[in-house]
Amino acid sequence: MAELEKPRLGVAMIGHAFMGRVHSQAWRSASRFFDLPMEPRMRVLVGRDAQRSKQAAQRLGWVESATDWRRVLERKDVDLIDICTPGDTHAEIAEAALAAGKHVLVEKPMANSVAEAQRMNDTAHRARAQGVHAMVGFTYRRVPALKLAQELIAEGRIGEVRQVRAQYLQDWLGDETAPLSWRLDKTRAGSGALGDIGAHIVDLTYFLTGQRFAGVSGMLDTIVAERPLAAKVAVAAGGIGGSGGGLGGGLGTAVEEPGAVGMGPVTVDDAALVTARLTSGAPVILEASRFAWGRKNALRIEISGSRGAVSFDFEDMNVLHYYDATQPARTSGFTRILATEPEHPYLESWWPPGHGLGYEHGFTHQVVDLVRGIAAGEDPRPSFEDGLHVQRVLEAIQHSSGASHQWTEIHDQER
Ligand code: SOE
Repeated sequence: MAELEKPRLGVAMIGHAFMGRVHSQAWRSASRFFDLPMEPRMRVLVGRDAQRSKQAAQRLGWVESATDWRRVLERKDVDLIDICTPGDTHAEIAEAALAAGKHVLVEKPMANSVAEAQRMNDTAHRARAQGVHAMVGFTYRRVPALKLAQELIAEGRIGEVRQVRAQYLQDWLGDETAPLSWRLDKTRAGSGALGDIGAHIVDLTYFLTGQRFAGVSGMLDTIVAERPLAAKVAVAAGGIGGSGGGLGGGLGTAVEEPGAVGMGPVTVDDAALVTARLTSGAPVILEASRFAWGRKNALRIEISGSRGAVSFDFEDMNVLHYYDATQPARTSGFTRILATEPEHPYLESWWPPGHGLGYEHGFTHQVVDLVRGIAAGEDPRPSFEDGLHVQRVLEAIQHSSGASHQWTEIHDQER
C-alpha cells in the first residue's frame, strides 16, 4: 500500500542497443531490490525505427515506444530522460531535456567535445536552480568492490595516494575483419578506445583518489586504418544508432550502412597510452585498448599509497585486493576481500554472502543513487561538472597526442 503512495518518476529512454538494454534492466530492477523514495515508471522507449523500437519496448519492459524524442519532451508524464545514444547526440538531447524541465541521465562520455560538455554543464547549472538534476553514467563507480576501494582510500587506509596505474583492455577489434561501426567513426563517437573505455579509468582515478587531473601526456594509435563496411549484417537493436552492438551484446557487430560494400576508414584511436599527474602531483599511468587479445573487459586499477594499496580487476569484479603496509612483513600480503557481505556498499539489498553480482548491477545502483539524489534535491555524482572534467582530460590527451606527446595542463574553471 505504502508503495503506491510514493511519488512517481516517469522515465523515457532514448536508444535501445547495448546501453539501452542494460539501462532497461536497471530501471526494471532498482525499486524491486532497493527502497526508493520515488517509484520509477518506464513510460516510453525512443528509437529511430518505429517497428524495431516497438519490439524493443515490449521486450525490455517499456509501456510505449516512440520515434521523436522532441515530442516525448513535451509529455507531462515524463520526468526524466535517459540518453543511451552515441556521443554526437548527447549535447542536443540533454540540453533540450533540461530546458524542458526533465532530469537527465546521460551515458558516458558525456559529450564529444569540451565545448559541448561545457554547454551541457551550464544548462544543468541553470536547471538545478529549478530543481532539475543531471548525472553522467560512469557506472563503474557503483561496482561494490570499487566503491569499497573509494571508501578505504577516503578513510586514509592506504595513506596518501602516491601512484595510480590503470588499464582498460578489450579485444573485440583485434580481428582486422571486424566491421566498421559507429564506435569507429569520430563524428559519432568523438574518439575510440580513449572515450569509450579510457573515459572510465579517467573517471575512476578521479573518483577513487578524490583528485582531479592536473596534466597529461598522451599517445593515441590507430592500429587498423580501414575495415569492411559489412553490408549483410543486420542492425539488431539500433535506437538512435544505439549505444552498443547487436542483440547478443557484441560490440563489434553494429553496421551503419546496410547495403554498403568495400572498406571504410577508421577515424578514431584503437589504443591510448597516457602518463599524467593528479593535482597533488601523484603520477598516473593509463592504457586503453580494444586490441588486447584475451582481455574481454579487463578494467584494472591499482592505487599505491604511503601506507598500503588497493587493486581491482573487473574480470574478477566481486573482489578487491587490499594491502596494509603497516602489518609485519613476515605475514603481510594483499588481502582478497570478497565484497559480497551486507556490510559492503549496495550489498544489503542483494544475495547472501558469496553469491556475487555482475555487470548489470552497477547500472541498477546508478538508478538507485540517481532516484535518491533527485528525491533529496541534489545532483547525484558524477554530475555534469564531474563529466566536464573527464572531457577536459580526454581532450587534453588528444591534443597532446597530436602535438608529439607534449605535456598538456588541465585547467578547471570552478563556478
Ligand atoms: C558503458 O559504460 C561502456 O563504457 C560501453 O560504452 C563500453 O563500450 C563498454 O565496453 C564498457 O561500458
